[in-house]
Amino acid sequence: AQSKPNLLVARAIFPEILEKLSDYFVLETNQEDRIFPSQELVQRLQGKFGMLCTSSAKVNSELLNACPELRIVSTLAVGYDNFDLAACSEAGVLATNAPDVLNETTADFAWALLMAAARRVTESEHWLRAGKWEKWSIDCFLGADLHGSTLGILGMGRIGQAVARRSIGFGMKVIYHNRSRLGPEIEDASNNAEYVSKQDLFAQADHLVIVVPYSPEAHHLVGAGELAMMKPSACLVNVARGGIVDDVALIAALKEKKIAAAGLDVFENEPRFHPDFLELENVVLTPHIASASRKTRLAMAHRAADNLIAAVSGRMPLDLLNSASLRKSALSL
Ligand code: 8YV
Repeated sequence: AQSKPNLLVARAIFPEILEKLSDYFVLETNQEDRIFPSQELVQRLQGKFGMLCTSSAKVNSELLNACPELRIVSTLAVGYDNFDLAACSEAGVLATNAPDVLNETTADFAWALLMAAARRVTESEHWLRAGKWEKWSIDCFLGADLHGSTLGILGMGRIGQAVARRSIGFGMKVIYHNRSRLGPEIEDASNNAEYVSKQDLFAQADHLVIVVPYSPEAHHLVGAGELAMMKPSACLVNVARGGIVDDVALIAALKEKKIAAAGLDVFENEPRFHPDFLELENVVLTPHIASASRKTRLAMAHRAADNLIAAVSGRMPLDLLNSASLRKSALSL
C-alpha cells in the first residue's frame, strides 16, 4: 500500500475530525492550540502535502516558495482573506474554504448583536451587576425598536440573505448594497430586499448589518464619512471582518453619539482591539464567535476536512477557491 501523505493540522480541532483525517493522512497536530509564528509554520510545513488551518494562517508567496511540497491549504472559515489566491494558483496549490454550513448560525448571531445593541442588553446588565438598580423609571435604558424599522445590509451574500430572511418576523423593510444587484428571486426571498446605492444604504437604514468579505478594496469601507451619513438613532453590527470598519472612526462616532450603538464580533488586529472600545457603554463586544454554535463549528470542521480528503483521493474539493491552480497542480483530479 502507498504511504499516507503528511498533513499539518495547524490549530486544535475536534477529536472526531482528527480521527477521520487519520484514515487518509499522517497527522501533525497542535491540540495545545498555539498560533505558530510564520517562521515556525514554514518549518512545520516541510514535507507536508496539506494544511488544515484557520483565518490566523497567512498563506502568501513567501510561505509557498518555502514549502514546495505543499499541495492544498484548507481553511476552517468562509472568509479566506488570509490566502493569497493568485500566489496559491501560481504555486499549483489548491485553496479551499468552509462556506454555507455557517450561514444560519452567523445570521442568528448578527441578530443577537443587533438586538443587544438596540435594546441595550449588555449595557443595562453591567449596570445591574454593578448594584445600581434602585427603582424602575420611565426612561431607564430607553432603546430603539427593531420591529417596523428599515434594516440595511452591506453585503447581501449567503449570510446577508439569511440575516434578511429573519427580518420578516420583525415586520422590517430591507435595503441592501452590493457591488452588483441580485436577481429578483433572491431579492424576493430576502424579505423583498431593495437594492440601493451605498450612500442611500447608510442614510436610509435605521440599523445596518455588515456581512461583506474582506479584501483590500473593502478596507475601511465604513469610515468617518459613512458613519456621518447614518442616523443618530442607528445601530451598526459587524460580523464580517475587522478592517472593513475603521475602528478609530467608529469609536469617535460612538463617543460623539453620531450613531446610537454598535455590536461588534470582529476588530482590526484581533484578538487585540482598540482599548477605547472598553471605555464606551454603547457597544456590545464579542470575541469572533458568530459561527460558534457547537453544531456549526463541527460542520465547518467536517467541511474543511472533506476538502482535504477529496484532494488526496483524486477528487475535486467541493470548495475549491482557485480552479486556476489545477493547471499547475501536480494532482491529477
Ligand atoms: C471562523 C470566520 O470560525 O468563517 C469565517 O470567515 O470568521 C469564522 O467563522 C474563523 O475565521 C476561524 O477560521
